[in-house]
Amino acid sequence: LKRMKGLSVFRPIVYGNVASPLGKKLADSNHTHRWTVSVRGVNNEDISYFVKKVSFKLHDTYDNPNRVIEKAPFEVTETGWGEFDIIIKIHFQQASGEKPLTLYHHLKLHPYEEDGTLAPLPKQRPVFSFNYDEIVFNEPIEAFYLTLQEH
Ligand code: SLL
Repeated sequence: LKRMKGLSVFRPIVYGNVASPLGKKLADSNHTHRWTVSVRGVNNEDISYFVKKVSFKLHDTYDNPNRVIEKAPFEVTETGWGEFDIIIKIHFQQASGEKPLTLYHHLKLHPYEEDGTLAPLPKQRPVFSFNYDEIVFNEPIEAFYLTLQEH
């Protein structure tokens, strides 16, 4: 397999979560928030041409904590009460020959006020916690390089 010697190509991604408090009718002590963790392209670009699947390892308090998402959008929506670290593993398309990439995201549910205190639940606003990153493919396999260039 021919590699593109001396070349590296990067693709931007955005990963993280949104969360909203559940209204009184839906909330109970185990489920105070609804949240979605996702891996996306910038401006919602479809990243499927280089990403084959993404697994999200949730806290063990969840049923089937290892969630494997095989197609875009690469995201998991759940309800819960607590914040924890999510292990995100990005698997690249087979033709890339690349190993999976592991990222960590701290699920954020609670909006802290400017004075550092936590607003009471019914007053909480939606929370957004996203990171921008660039995935670098060093000396990619030629066929994969061509796929990257087509997008
Ligand atoms: C904490 N270290 O104590 C964290 C753990 C776990 C949150 C948070 C499960 C809800 C469900 C859930 O929200 N777990 O099982 O549906 O803050």
